[in-house]
Amino acid sequence: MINYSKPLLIIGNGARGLDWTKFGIPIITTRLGIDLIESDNPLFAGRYGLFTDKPSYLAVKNADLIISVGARLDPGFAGYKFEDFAPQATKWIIDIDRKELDKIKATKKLCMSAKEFYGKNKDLDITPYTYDKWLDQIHAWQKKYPLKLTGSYKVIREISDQATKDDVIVVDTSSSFHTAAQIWQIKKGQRYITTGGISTMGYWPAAIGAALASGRRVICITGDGCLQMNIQELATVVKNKLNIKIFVLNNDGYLLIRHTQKKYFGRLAGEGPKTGLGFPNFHWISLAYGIRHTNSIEEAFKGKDPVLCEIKTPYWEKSQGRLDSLVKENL
Ligand SMILES: Cc1ncc(C[n+]2csc(CCOP(=O)(O)OP(=O)(O)O)c2C)c(N)n1
Ligand SMILES: [Mg+2]
Repeated sequence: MINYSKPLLIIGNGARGLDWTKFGIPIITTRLGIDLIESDNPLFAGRYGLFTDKPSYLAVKNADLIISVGARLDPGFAGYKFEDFAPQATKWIIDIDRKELDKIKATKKLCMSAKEFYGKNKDLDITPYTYDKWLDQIHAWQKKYPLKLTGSYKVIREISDQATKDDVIVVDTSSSFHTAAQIWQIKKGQRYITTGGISTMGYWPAAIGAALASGRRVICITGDGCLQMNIQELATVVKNKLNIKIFVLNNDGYLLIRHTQKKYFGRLAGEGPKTGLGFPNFHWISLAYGIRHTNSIEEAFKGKDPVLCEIKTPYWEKSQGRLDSLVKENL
């Protein structure tokens, strides 16, 4: 039995293909591990990252043991100050990549695959155990601090509610990368693919590969800026009659860049129509490529044809759950 009362299991892409609920330990996922546990599983403790939410933040902050498997705990996940990450916890890191292990401070580092670790849990003294009080506390935080369903949070939550367990979800970078990671409710069976550490705008045509490889419907979430990069791939989607529902969150430019410029530089440049950035009319673009255009999520989900669903979101939308703000809040 583990001698800890507030353990957390952190799983990333390297932990794929195994059922981590068998340990009975509350689970936090990375961005690339979002689909490793469904959102309504009682052991789901949240998703951590530069944008997270209060319940996940509090779980990590108060944990006394962190067991991280197949996640490299990079700054995009753990924050830019590693000493603020799970400050009270003993840290066990399991990673097959020695170079990644060398980068971080931990109590115990095990250089092995997730599969090997999974099979070794008896030697490592990890046995399933019900952490009633700790889990109750996490559930209480989840109830007390829900994300506000406004702007793109509301939009993505609605898309998520209408998605089925058989869908593959592909998410581009920028604000929707964070918002979807925060608000998407994973149903068991869904595959969730996103750009991860490289964070390249124009990742959205990964939806084409996902559709062709899986034969499943693909829900693709992107921004007006990200769509522009690789917009030519709309032709591939149409030509191959792929069942891809593309949701474009249109906030008139580069929202994340806009916020960064305001915060650090005090003036805006090249982030929207008034500062030199122009986008085409996406309805006309849809007509030109021959893809169905709609502004309704419900309409988008009708039929098996490709769709470009354009939804307006606020120009100055504020992201929720910024990790650096939560650290300052001293919760
Ligand atoms: C290829 C590439 N160029 C530039 C960037 C820097 N960048 C990150 S987010 C972003 C703006 C994205 O705009 P949009 O898709 O409209 O998303 P929003 O933040 O507005 O929701 C830029 C320019 C990047 N990540 N990748
Ligand atoms: Mg935008």
